[in-house]
Amino acid sequence: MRTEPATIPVNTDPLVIRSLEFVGGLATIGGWRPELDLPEIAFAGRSNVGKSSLLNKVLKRRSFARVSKTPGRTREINFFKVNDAFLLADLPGYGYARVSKERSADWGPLIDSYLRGTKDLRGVVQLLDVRHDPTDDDRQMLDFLADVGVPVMFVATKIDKISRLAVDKRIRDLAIILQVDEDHIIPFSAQTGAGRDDLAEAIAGLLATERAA
Ligand SMILES: Nc1nc2c(ncn2[C@@H]2O[C@H](COP(=O)(O)OP(=O)(O)OP(=O)(O)O)[C@@H](O)[C@H]2O)c(=O)[nH]1
Ligand SMILES: [Mg+2]
Repeated sequence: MRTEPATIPVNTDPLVIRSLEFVGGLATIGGWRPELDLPEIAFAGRSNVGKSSLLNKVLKRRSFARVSKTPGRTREINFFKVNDAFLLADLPGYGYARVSKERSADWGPLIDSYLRGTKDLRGVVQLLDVRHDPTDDDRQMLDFLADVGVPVMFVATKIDKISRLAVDKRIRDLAIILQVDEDHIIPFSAQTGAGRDDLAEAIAGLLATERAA
């Protein structure tokens, strides 16, 4: 009798989403936030860079995190609980001029206190539009992150907007500007889903690390 090699179905998704819950938003310093004792990953970037779209793609939901054509839509830190195992935090976008002065002045202290006060923060996924160099606001954000000492993973978003060759070049340029290895920048498109599994793997990797004291 001839035996066929056993075919074991493999799930190649590095981050299978079994359950998902929106647990609330943090709008002011010292305001309510979930106290769940779960590891947490935050998503940061300029307004309109595609944070909410990326989260939906990672979570494989069409419209879980709010996506808007109006930049500056996400004004709170929104927390999502995944698989009852970890939290993802969608940070408000920064650097959008038309958000009132008062609101944009809120941004720095809120993000700063969030980053310093989140004891189970395992990493920050910092988004940059693949087409643009980091702005002054991005640099301020990167300074916060360096100061807090949290691991950072970069994502270059909206790669569907330029050619594959141009993406490669931009990743090389961004790596030099950010002074990181190219493999620390994940090319991503919420439109095509490119990069989703690479990002999911990076998130799983961050979650698997213990936070440095
Ligand atoms: N072509 C393309 N468009 C994208 C991509 N990601 C996001 N967008 C579009 O960019 C706009 C902003 O996306 P959001 O996901 O709301 O951006 P955000 O960073 O959450 O914005 P704020 O909440 O204002 O900080 C929307 O019109 C999205 O459809 C992408 O990968 N490719
Ligand atoms: Mg958003």
